[in-house]
Formats: sequence, C-alpha cells, structure tokens
Amino acid sequence: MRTQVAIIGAGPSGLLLGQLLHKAGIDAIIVERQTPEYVLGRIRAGVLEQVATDLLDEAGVGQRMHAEGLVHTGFDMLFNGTRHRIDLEKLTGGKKVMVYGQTEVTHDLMDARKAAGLPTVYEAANVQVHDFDTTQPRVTYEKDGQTHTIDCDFIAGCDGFHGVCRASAPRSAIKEFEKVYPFGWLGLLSDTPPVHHELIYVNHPRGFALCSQRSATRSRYYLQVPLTDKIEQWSDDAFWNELKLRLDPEAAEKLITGPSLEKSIAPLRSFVTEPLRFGRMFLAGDAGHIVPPTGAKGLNLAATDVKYLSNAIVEFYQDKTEAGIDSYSERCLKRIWRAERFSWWFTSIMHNFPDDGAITGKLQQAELDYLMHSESGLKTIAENYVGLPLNFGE
Ligand code: RFL
Ligand code: PHB
Repeated sequence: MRTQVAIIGAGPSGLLLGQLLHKAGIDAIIVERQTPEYVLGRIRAGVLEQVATDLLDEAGVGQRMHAEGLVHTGFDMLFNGTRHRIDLEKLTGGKKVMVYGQTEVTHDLMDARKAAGLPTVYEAANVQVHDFDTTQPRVTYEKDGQTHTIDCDFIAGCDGFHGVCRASAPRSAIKEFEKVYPFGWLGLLSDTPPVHHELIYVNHPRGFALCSQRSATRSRYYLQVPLTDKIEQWSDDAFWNELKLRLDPEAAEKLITGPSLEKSIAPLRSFVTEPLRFGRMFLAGDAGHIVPPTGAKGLNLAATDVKYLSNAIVEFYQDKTEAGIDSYSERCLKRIWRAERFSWWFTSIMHNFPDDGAITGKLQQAELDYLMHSESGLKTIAENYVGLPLNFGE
C-alpha cells in the first residue's frame, strides 16, 4: 500500500487530521489499534474552545455540534462555601466555549470519514514505524494473521500518550518533562439533568469536584480521589453522597442522582515532549503532551497541533516549501507550554494536596479570594479558559 500521510491513531487528532488533509486533496490512511466502538466508549473531554469549533467547521463536521452543543458564556467556582461566577463573555470581550462531548466529536469525524470512503484500518496489531529519518518512511502492522506495509511521505503520530510513535523516537533526540499529581479524577456519566446550567468547579477540604454536562438530560461529574482508589470501591451511592458533601447547600439540594452509565478513574499528569518532529514523523495531540483536565485544554491543544500540521503538509505539497514542517514543533510547543502552565496552575489552586499541610489550603483560599476580587485576576482565568488567541505573544 502507498499513501502520502500514514496517520497512527483514530482518536480526535488522527480523525481531524485525516479530514483536513482530505479537504486539501491529500491521501491518508489511518491505522488504529482498537475497534471503533472502543474508541467511542472512552468518555473524555467536554469543553471546546472557539479555535477547536472553528477547525471542526473547516473540516466540514461542525453541523451537529452547532445544533446540539451547548454554548456557555461562563462557569462557577465554588470555594469556602460560596459560588462565584466567571463571566467569560464579559471578561474576554465576547468569547464563549462550547460544551460538546469528545465522543460526539469523534462520532462526527468517523461519520464524515466513512461518508467520504476514506480508509481506516481498525484493530491493527503490532503497529511499527520505520525509516522516518529518510524521505521514504514506512508503517507496518498485523491484521487477520498477515503483515501489511504502508509506504508514505510522512507519518503523523496521533496515537495518544501510550502510543508507538513517541516510543519509537531515538532516546538521544527526545526530552520529556513530566509531573504526576498525587490524586486522580473519578468520573461518572448519568442520564440525569445537570445540577446547574453551567459548569461548577469546586475547591473543598474533602477534595476537588466538577459538575459538568453533555446535554439538558445528561450529566458528567468528577471527584478528586486518592490514586490508590479502585473503581470497585465506588458504588453509585457512594459517589453521589461524596459529591453532595463537596457542593454548596443549594446545589446539594438540587442535585438529581441516578444510575451511572460509565464510571472511571483517570490519573492526572502534566507532560511535554520536545521536539514534536523526528525527520518525517510528527507527534500531535496526547502523543506529544498531556495536561491535567482541570483547564479543559487537552482536546483543544490536540486541535491546534493538527491545524498547524495539516497546514504544514498542505504547504509542502502545494507550495513546495518545507517552512511549515520545519517550524511545526516550535510553533506548537509555544502554545502547549502556555496551556500546560494554565492547567497546572488551575489544578494547583483547586485540588487538595494531602501531603502539603494545612498551610496549602489556607494559601489557596487567599489566592481564590484575591482572584475573585480582582478584575485582572478574573480576566487571567477567563482569557486562558476560553483559549489564548493563536497569535498570542507574536
Ligand atoms: P487519544 O484520544 O488518546 O487517541 C489516540 C488513539 O491512538 C490509538 N493508539 C494506537 N493506534 C495504533 N497503534 C498504536 N500503537 C496505538 N496506540 C494508541 C488509541 O487507541 C487511540 O484511539 O489522543 P488524541 O486523538 O490526541 O486526543 C486527545 C484527547 O483525547 C485528550 O487530550 C482529551 O480527552 C483531554 N481531556 C479534555 N480535553 C479538553 O480539551 N477539554 C476537556 O474538557 C477535557 N476533559 C480530558 C478531559 C481527558 C480526560 N481523561 C480521561 C484523560 C477529561 C478527562 C477525564
Ligand atoms: C467534562 O465535561 O468532561 C469536562 C469539563 C471540563 C473540564 C474537564 C472535563 O475541565
């Protein structure tokens, strides 16, 4: 088999890249380790920045998002028993976010790929990347007892944090920066109306909590839990009881509980790989970086990586220039580090750090209190949450 771009991974990064390349008339094959059902079963992101929604429109897959997604102009922060609204629209001069689940984004991209008859190999085993330090890279994989080879011009590593692409880069050429947080998020999805029409981020002595949503009838809630907790320890009742303890009395009273559709625990980490390019192989999305989910930045960063990568590849073929390819890593990393900083900071002020002593909680309360009473403090939260402009700092 031969293609121009071999994309490893059919998560949102790989599917979006495939769609943008297709729009520009560039061939790509996507190779995915899992089944489509497995990919859709992972409940993850919920908040899209304007940059991401614009890109989904550009890829021609924004229709259902605009019809069914929920536009949010603000969110609440709850600490010391009081809720404070962050008016995103007012504080940023009109910017908003879109609440639309990653599952739906992935679904829309899968449907568009299928409708266009574009090739995706699911359940590909033992995927390997070869010769990306030459102009003739190759991808091999096993399927139905046979080994297959894809010859290509470029390899796009969209294979997430545990993928094969980053792991195949020469150790001497790669630098990794990592911080693992001493807790995880226990998430629960349920067909119950959201407790509030906007998101509530909660700083509580018992630990962080988040009230999010997918629609007027579907809610997504998270609780900070010790890393040692196992999902079997958390019955639905235990989850709802703990959530109520972390909410203000009005929200606790209003909370409608119900059976969980999904429950899972995710560890929290900050992680960046430098560089994101190794010859003819590029890393995009979670393959190159991870943020703790507090700032809702992971999927949005993946979208901007993909935007820069697709532009660079299109320029390579159409304008015969390697300028975009050469600057890909540096351009992405600037935006990535800014989002890493915000996500780390927001995580640090909103979670309970059990080993840091009582002073940490007191300092957090003082910082949150300061932020809520300072116009510049509020603006700092809002402009980062909606996403910094693409040309920020240029
Ligand atoms: P994915 O989604 O992990 O997809 C990678 C795909 O590659 C496949 N793969 C392989 N395929 C072939 N060969 C191999 N060797 C392979 N190894 C792996 C995998 O099966 C998979 O299908 O990465 P991608 O596409 O870069 O997308 C990134 C996003 O998924 C991620 O950043 C977000 O989910 C992060 N995130 C959030 N981001 C936001 O922007 N807003 C949010 O509100 C938000 N909330 C969240 C989140 C992530 C969370 N968790 C569970 C980590 C909330 C949570 C709880
Ligand atoms: C979600 O709805 O899953 C969600 C929302 C906001 C976050 C993280 C996750 O910061």
